[in-house]
Amino acid sequence: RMTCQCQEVMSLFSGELVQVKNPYLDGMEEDILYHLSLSTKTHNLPEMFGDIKFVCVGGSANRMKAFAQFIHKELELNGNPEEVSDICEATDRYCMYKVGPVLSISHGMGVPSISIMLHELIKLLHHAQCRDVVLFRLGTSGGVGLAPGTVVVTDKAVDYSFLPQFEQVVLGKVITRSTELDEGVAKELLQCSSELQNFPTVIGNTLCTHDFYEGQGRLDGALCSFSHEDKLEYLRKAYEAGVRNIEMESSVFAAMCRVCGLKGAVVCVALLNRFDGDQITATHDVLVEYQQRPQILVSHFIKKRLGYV
Ligand code: R2B
Ligand code: URA
Repeated sequence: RMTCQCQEVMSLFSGELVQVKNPYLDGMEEDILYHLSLSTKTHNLPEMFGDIKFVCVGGSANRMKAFAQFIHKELELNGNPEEVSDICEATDRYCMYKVGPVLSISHGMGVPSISIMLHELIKLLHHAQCRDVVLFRLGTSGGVGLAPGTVVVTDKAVDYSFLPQFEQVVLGKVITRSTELDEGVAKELLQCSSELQNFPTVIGNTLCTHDFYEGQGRLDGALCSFSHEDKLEYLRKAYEAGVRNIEMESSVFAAMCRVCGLKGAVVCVALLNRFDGDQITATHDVLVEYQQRPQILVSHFIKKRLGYV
């Protein structure tokens, strides 16, 4: 018992802190996390969030609520999983649920939306003095040469020219940041997938785009400026560059995790094989089941890390 308490106290003071890379931040009297509807003056962030070890983000508010309820059951915590409450209920931009050491947050669609949330989330983890946090993006994607339902753990997030970089315009100039993710966490996730039944999972590069239609080479948008052959050639080149799926947030997620010393992983299920088409034709029930797969994988990872399995 004594040793156990000692370990708990020790772990509060050891381990990697979340690093913000902004010299102005610590000089601010108050920090308002506007889109999360939280602030350093009105909320005791260390008390509310100091024990967070796993942060899971995903596009849809409903899916992230479902994940919070799922992880509540998986971790066999006290209380009713149905009654998890939205910490950010004062805003309808994002939703946030805390379940033991796990935080579940929605980020909307696309790089600008997730980027705003990540700025405020990383500041939140910094103000709360969280240590040794692992961040996961749980999402959907279009598969490149994969059977629908396959889970892709991202090796590198790549841009339109298949380079592992994220370009951000700052004061009218382009800044380029690396998008390599944590190799150890990716390998651990792949190992977790092999311990689950019927769980097709690969590690591959993820192409991050700024659009779902033309930007992902779809022929079915309101606009289309290229041919079917052009599309297939681009997908073939992507495949040759190691790309196995396409989505819309991984690059800024990877870049920000890296700069701030957070271990990050991207886990997305492929809803279709883009070599076979553009429209998502799977039934509602099949799509619901596919979207549970990243949740099941990350839940298994968390349970292993916490010594449940
Ligand atoms: C995957 O799914 C969304 C588009 O349907 C987008 O947020 C993404 O990255
Ligand atoms: N999300 C995407 O960004 N692309 C797809 O094809 C499917 C889901």
